[in-house]
Amino acid sequence: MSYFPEVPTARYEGPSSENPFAFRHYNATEKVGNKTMAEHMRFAAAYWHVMRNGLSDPFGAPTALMPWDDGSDSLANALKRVPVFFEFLEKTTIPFYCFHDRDVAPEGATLAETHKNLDRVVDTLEAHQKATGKKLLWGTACLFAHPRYAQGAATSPSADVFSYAASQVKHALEATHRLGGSGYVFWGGREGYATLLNTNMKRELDHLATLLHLAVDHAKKIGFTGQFLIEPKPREPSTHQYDSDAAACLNFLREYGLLDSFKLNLETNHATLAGHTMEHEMEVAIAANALGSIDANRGDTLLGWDTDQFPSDLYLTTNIMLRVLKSGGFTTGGLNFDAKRRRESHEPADLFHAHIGGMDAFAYGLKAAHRIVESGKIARFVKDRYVSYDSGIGAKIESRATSLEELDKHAQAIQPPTLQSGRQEMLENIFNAQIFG
Ligand code: XLS
Ligand code: NI
Ligand code: NI
Repeated sequence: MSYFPEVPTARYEGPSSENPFAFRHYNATEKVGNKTMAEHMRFAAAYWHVMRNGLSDPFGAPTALMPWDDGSDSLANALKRVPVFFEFLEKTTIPFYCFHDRDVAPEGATLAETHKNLDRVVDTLEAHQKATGKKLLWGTACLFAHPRYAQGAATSPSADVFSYAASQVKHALEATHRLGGSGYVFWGGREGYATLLNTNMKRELDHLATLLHLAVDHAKKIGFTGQFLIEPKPREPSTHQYDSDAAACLNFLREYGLLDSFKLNLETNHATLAGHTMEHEMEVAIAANALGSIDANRGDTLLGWDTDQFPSDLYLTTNIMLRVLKSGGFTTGGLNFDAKRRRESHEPADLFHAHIGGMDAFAYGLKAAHRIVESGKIARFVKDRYVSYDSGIGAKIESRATSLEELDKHAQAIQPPTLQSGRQEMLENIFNAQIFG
């Protein structure tokens, strides 16, 4: 039984292929440097977008055609979605996936029944993983959709809501562990506030840190050794979210003694909502040795919200892969397509065009990034730009072996400093030359 009879399994056919379901650049087994493309990228599909996103927008109803789905929130319907998703993974050749507990299994009449539903679907996911060799990149708990989380989950003013969130995290973590997940993500869409008039920020931050600590403790108890990740986003749905950007997350983790247990899961559209570029966020994470994983998408500069579009911009994918290479490559992380089709692209085939295009854009970006690294021109320029810190007074500054007195004396003894050109345009030309191929 096929759910996508019109779609063939995607294969690499090279840049001149006219086949809309073929890869032009992504060739899983081709080596770039010392790793294959598949190893570099570790692509993942998001269960919530592929299976659960009806493509509604703030002004309009869902449009997506999902002939396999009866539209109900039943356990039976949830179980029926699993083979559809795995056929999708097989035909796109995407090796990993990510899910929220509530994407895969519905709430029951009681919390106990909710957990039972999850266990039942996890049995099926586990069987499909075994049969296909597909793997779980990360799992997470949906702590933002249900009305009980309207005022926060870990940061809710209600300790009972906190307990519900904790209960969900316990079971989602156990499910992730059972499925051999490489990571576990916290994204706090409701962990923030709408107005300070009703908010005790300090207590809320303390509570959020407590939930993360409890999760780390529980992971130890059950033997889950995957990577914990926190995913920054400045706003939406909350007006202000505490995990606003990479720097804010790192500060929060450091302040609460969580930096050893967590890395960051960075998402392009969240970076741009925070007023940053993705490469800025990645550099911040890399500097703290905290780049964990990536939610691969992009925003639309003409729209103000998280449009979660598929990454088709070659500059973006090149910049991302350049930083992935710079950080030494993914270990537990990967490139998760936290991306959805446009509301107008409502047919099942569009799911394939979207992911195949995203994979090709990243493959191209990887090759361009590798050429940039190999040529060494940009890295050499940057290295030379700081050469004054490699010896003399600069080396003393870097090793903090100096004082304001000594620097005062040094500054007064030298000729007034002159600067060399930053050569931005020349560097952009060098970057472009590698994008051109
Ligand atoms: C929403 C987030 C979400 C997380 C997982 O904006 O990107 O999808 O990745 O909860
Ligand atoms: Ni995300
Ligand atoms: Ni997002």
